[in-house]
This record gives sequence, structure tokens and C-alpha cells, in this order.
Amino acid sequence: MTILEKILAEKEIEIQKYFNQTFDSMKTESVPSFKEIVSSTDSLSIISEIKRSSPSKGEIDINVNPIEQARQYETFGASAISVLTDPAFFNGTMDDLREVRKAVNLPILCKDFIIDPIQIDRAKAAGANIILLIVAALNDTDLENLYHYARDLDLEVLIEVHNEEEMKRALKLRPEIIGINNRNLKTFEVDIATTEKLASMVTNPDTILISESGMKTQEDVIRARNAGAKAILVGETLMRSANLEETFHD
Ligand code: IGP
Repeated sequence: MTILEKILAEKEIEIQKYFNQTFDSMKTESVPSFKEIVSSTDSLSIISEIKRSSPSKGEIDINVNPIEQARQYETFGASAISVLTDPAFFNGTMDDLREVRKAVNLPILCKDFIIDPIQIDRAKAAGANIILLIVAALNDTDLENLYHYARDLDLEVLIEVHNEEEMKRALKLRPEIIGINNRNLKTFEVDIATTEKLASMVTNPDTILISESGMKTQEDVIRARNAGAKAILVGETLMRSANLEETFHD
């Protein structure tokens, strides 16, 4: 079993408890869309992630205060905040996302392994503006249905791919936002060349391309940008930074 298969098996169990719950809604009306924010600038946008731990790295900052962290991200120029909400493998919660919603006026990405519409309802109610759909975790029918389900709720959707075949499947949806994950979710291998290899498959100039994972140095960022990324998604490097202001500006 790959780690992704393990996560998805656990997710099936986790979501059972949501089916008889009702979700209280947070307001998101005044938040600009991610697309608007990215399109309004020529500089590279940063999606900054709240990530307490991960299966590949173990504990990163398990006791982080999501409110403080998100406020700092906003202050130092993040374009959006990503919140890992998976409890079993990343120690995240939907409460983390709710707290971040109260703390910042940026779009929030609910970073989870979505396999059922109920998770989209739950993310929306918690105040998410963007959801993640991982092509490697879904068949074509589920991918398409979940995509339209989220779009009909006015959520933005980040479709994540890691190889050519997944990119072809993603492009069929004509998505507004595509994320190339430099990390292979089956082996944990990270290589920025993944972005360089796949970026040219995105030919629609209106599609926002994001390079995700493994950004550590200025060189990594420059490579992603040169490959055509309009934004980068950064977790660990920001979570471990002792001086976020410097990390952002370098
Ligand atoms: C952030 P990093 O290497 O900067 O911590 O990576 C983000 O890209 C990563 O958390 C991620 C992820 C995912 C996590 C990308 N896609 C899918 C869980 C599920």
C-alpha cells in the first residue's frame, strides 16, 4: 500500500462521521478571489501553508498557533493561506481553518484529501475559498463531479497533478488553477524538475499555474517561476523559518 492509499482508506472512515452533522457557516463575502489576486500582479504569488506535521517529515511545528502564523503570512505578503485540515496524517483540523478565517482577509485553501462532496460542504462552511482536488486520488468521474460541485458553490478549485498522465486528465476540465506537485505522494520524492517538465502542457494563458512543495532556496523559486508558475505553495520552509519577513523577501 502506498502512503496515498493509506491516507485515502483512513479518509473513508473519517468522513463517515460527517454525514449526520450540520455545519455552521462562516462568512466569506468580503474576501477577494485567488484568481483576482494573482492576476492583479506580475510578481510571483505565495500560498503560505499551515502544516503542523506530515507523513514524510514528521513533526514540523505541532503546536503552532494558526492565528498568529496566518497573520504573519498576511503581513509579509502571502496571496493566500493553505491550511492542512487532515487530522490523521497531518495533525490538522477544520478548526484550524475556522480560526484562520477569523484572522485574515485572504483566500483560504482547504488542504485535504477530498473524495466526497460532504467534505466540500464542510470546507465551505468553515470559510474556505479554495479546495484541493488531487488527480492521483480520484477517478475521472469523481474528479469531474467534485470539481463542478465545488464550482457551483462558488469555490475556486486547485487541481493537483504530478505527472503527464494526470496533467492530461486535469486539462480535460479546463481548470482555472492547476498545481504541479513537485512531491510524489506515493514515494515522497521531491524534484522541482517536475514543474519544469509539465508546465509547458498548460497552454491556456488564463490558467494559473502553481508549483507546489519542496521550495527551500531562492534558486528553487526562480526555477519554478522560469518554468511559468504564477504562484508557489510553500509549507515546511515557512513553518520552520525563524524570521518570516526575511524568508519572504529572499
Ligand atoms: C507544501 P512543502 O514541501 O513546502 O511543505 O509543501 C505543499 O505543497 C504540500 O503540503 C502538499 C500537500 C499536497 C500536502 C502539496 N500537495 C497534498 C497534502 C496533500
